[in-house]
Amino acid sequence: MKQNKSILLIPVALVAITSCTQKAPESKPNVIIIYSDDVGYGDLSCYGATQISTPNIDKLAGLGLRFTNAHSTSATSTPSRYGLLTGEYPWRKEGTGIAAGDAAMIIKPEQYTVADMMKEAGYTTAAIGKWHLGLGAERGRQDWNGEVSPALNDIGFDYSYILAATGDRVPCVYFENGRVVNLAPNDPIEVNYTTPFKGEPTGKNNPELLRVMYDHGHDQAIVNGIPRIGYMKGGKSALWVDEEIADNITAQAIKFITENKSKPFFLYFGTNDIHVPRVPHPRFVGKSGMGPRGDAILSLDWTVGRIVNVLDSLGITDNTLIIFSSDNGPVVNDGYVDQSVELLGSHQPWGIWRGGKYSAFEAGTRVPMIARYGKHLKAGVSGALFSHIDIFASLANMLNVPLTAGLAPDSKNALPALLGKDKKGREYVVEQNLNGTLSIYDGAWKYISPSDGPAMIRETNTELGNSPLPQLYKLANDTGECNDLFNKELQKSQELQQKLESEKAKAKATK
Ligand code: NG6
Ligand code: CA
Repeated sequence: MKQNKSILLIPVALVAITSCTQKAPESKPNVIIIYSDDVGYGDLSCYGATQISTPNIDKLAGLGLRFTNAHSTSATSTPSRYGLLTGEYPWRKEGTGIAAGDAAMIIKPEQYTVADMMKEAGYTTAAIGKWHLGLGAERGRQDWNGEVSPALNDIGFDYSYILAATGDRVPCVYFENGRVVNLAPNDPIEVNYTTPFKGEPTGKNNPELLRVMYDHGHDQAIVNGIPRIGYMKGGKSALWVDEEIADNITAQAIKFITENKSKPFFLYFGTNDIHVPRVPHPRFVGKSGMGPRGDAILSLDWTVGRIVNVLDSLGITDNTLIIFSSDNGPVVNDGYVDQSVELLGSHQPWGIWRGGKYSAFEAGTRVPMIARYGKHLKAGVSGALFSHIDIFASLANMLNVPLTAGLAPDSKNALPALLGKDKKGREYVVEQNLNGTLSIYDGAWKYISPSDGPAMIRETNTELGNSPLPQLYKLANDTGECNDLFNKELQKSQELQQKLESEKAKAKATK
């Protein structure tokens, strides 16, 4: 009898050991983060937009979880991406503001990234599309004609195919694993962010050469008839074609997915849509009725549809966790004459929130976010308070990778919120605007630190939320952040102020 029992116990024990150490395939889902650019809370039809239709993103939301209270860490690209990929608040680290096109790599090789973590968990990793976190060791000293190093392979990405910075910044070329794609050796690239190249036309001096006119900034190098930020010359055969960026990076993403369909992969996919210059493929031109900004939203929607369709056709959708979101809130006129203001009609890119890209007001960081993960996630809408800073630790938790002290220091496990099991989410989120002004929001109340930054960006018509006085809003019933209650609700003001101060004071190396 005794013997029989122990025989019976053996398989049970084996099963238990196996389930701890060797995961069933679905416990290692593929992970795709689609990080769109400058897409506002109100820009998608699944978030209430009526003037534009985004059927593919809506379908993702319909089969997944649509978050109504998700935040990027910052109201601009570089810091948001830094926070997402390192799990460290960008405001703890110097030099994480909007990066120039010749910036050195902001994430140092010795830093632990979400890609490193995924690799440790056995994943094949890739970054495709917009990067905007610098390349090389020293600003302006990169060897654009050789191998730029350090590059993404030094921070956990097995494969990369990227735009170094933004669509409006030189160099306007793709980099595959640190090397410019299609570069002809007899036509080297030169990049300079201070001095124009003799004999090269610029937007400022040669407006007659432009097919897209600049509104503010963006008057330097001319590439494809579009004026940019920064100067460049050479590399003709390598220059990207703006109309083809979405198609090209989507094709690269599909190639990576297809090649890795039978092993776990992690894809960080940064779209160029809907950042300026908005020059979508001709098949989208005029289709939104809202000009290039609306047409770029349609292009983004197409991209999302393509990615999901490929997953479907490979039969791996249910074993893939897809997270779609945006790096910061919306902007209408961001420096080019593209009729974005004139054709906006009643469309409200910021939804019910105040401000937009760059802003400490809510639309700066309250972004659309959708998670889809087959049967592991119940479709619906979640009001859980969520920050992109937590994606790192949530994935680590899902994959049982321990994050020891100092790794992803600000990232907390929010997997239950990501999968819809925790309806409440974080206790608070910290938001950062263009000027580094920090706010803290607990799901009902929001405190904005005093700041000597400007109140407005006149050119983009953005209220930055900066004020020399501290502000407190009850977002629960004042989504427009109109009624400053700082003096009336001193207790709440102080409570949030203290929480923010203690968050700021946290030593970098503690979790
Ligand atoms: C600003 C640019 C803006 C955009 C932004 C970065 C000007 C006048 N404005 O400096 O067009 O490129 O930087 O946007 O140059 S982000 O979404 O990548 O953060
Ligand atoms: Ca952006």
